[in-house]
Amino acid sequence: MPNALITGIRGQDGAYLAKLLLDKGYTVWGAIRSHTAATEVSGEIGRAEREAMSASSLHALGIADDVRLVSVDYLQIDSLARVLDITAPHEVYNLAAQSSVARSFEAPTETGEVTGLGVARLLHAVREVNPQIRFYQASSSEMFGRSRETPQNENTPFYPRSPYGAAKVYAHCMTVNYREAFGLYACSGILFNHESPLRPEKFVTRKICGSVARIKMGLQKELVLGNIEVERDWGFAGDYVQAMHLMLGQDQAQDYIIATGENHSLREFTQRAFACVGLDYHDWVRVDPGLYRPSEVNAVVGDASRAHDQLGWRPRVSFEELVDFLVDVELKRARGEERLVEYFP
Ligand code: GDR
Repeated sequence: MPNALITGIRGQDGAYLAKLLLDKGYTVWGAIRSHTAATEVSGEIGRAEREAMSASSLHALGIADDVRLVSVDYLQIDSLARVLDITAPHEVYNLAAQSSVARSFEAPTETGEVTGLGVARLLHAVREVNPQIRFYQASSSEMFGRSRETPQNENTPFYPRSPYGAAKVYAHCMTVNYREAFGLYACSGILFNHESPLRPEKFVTRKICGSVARIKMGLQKELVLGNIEVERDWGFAGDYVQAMHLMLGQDQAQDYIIATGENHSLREFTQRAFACVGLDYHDWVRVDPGLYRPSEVNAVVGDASRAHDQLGWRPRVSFEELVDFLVDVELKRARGEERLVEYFP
């Protein structure tokens, strides 16, 4: 069976993708950022690191013991090449990134190093070690930013509005360039927002749904948000990782928009989440302009026609089902029923 290497294995998408590939019979390797000095050689991770993973998303999905782990220094091409040697992947899914848009304004160079240049290093290592490897790059709707075209498709020009978006544009262009210049099977999936209970609270959907549950239980007094007039195209992460896998199984590498095609305001999301527990959000939400971003992506919505036609991919979870599901999981968490939490709607 094929080997897959997933960078960013500890994130939401890393966990859902690992579960999907394990279910398909893959040997799944996950790369995690090394704590050792840049000069040290990467190697398979031992018991201590594995135990530290027990609080992770992999554990939540019940696959912590099934994924093989390898340490990597994303800043060193040699370390990346060594990881490719150790894991001998047929497919590489590059999900590693500094993935918080908000944080990227405070940490622009770190974001550029990891989210942007990290991809150039990995593509270079793939080309050196084994150019037959199929490569997936996690691109983002943040690349469209202040788009003058709605909905956005694969040919829509980019206009990033954050250091994160700018780094993703660079990474995207490098992926296309390695495909065209060196013939790598390199695909970029331009994913719009995709959510799950595995998101940390630095992302707004988890922050809202976690707060709704705690407010309902009397454990929290209010929810403070930034700009709630923004509009996003929100889907379920478990659906979106399927598209990543399908992209690497085509005759020819291409880039694909992955989105639901529906957009909703954050106000609407908030209203529905509170309504799920019989509350009116007006009574609990305070907007603090201090949480506004220096420049914002006001509205994005994706046209995933190419993915529908060529990959046969469609999202299965609607906006309404997603909000209801996320709130339901948070209620279980707030009640301490963590073990009963189901991570698929
Ligand atoms: P986003 O997701 O920036 O779209 O990037 P996020 O959930 O952080 O923000 C969505 C929108 O909500 C507004 N907002 C708030 N956001 C946060 N985090 N916290 C708040 O309190 C808050 N109040 C309002 C934001 O301004 C924004 O407009 C996500 C990430 O997963 C990226 O890595 C990914 O590439 C894109 O989605 C597609």
